[in-house]
Amino acid sequence: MPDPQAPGDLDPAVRRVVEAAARKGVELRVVVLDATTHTAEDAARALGVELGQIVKSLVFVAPRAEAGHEPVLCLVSGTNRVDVARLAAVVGEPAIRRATAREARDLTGFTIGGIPPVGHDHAVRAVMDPDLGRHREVWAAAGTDRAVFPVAPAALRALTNAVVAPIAAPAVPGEGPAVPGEGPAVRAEAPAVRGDPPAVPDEPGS
Ligand code: 5CA
Repeated sequence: MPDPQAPGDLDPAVRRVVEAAARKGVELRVVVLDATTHTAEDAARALGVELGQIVKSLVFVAPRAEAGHEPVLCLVSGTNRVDVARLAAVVGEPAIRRATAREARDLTGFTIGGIPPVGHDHAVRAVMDPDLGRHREVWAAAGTDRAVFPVAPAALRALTNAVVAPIAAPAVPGEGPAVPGEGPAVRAEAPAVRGDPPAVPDEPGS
């Protein structure tokens, strides 16, 4: 496992994450890897941890009459996928949908593959997948597609002020884990994944 980086060496995006956590009393131990951690699979491989320990920080948007869209951040275990209908029920937003890459960047100030759970340009409502609580330590993106940090699930919840609620698609018996690329090809058409945009280029690695 690489050593944490000295704060002065950090990318400005990473520094925003570290400083936001510090303002909440949490000192992040950011690890910057040589290998990409763009997807959850990449991050698990690079770190040598279970896929379920990787926190996917996924941006969804709820339409707002005057203000365009309000972002909702879903913190999801790397093995899980968000069920948009469940998310809609949890947050009381029937029209919620996945953000486009551009919306995600404009709303958070970070680019997909490095979107962190904290340090966004604006306050964001967060919902956390309870499966993250199965692990003593989970790893989240720290602002770029090579920077990650470990955090206890309870600290992640406190940092993000997240509501913990079941937003993941339930496992379908006989279809294996909801891991893109590992299940049968028909998995993408199962009702549980409705709402995932079809045109997401790197969805198999998410
Ligand atoms: N650094 C890793 C692990 S910490 C990471 O950020 N993973 S992630 O899952 O939070 O971010 C990648 C996610 O962005 C994928 O799940 C993928 O579904 C989503 N994504 C990729 N491209 C797009 C796109 N064009 N529009 C919307 N979402 C996208």
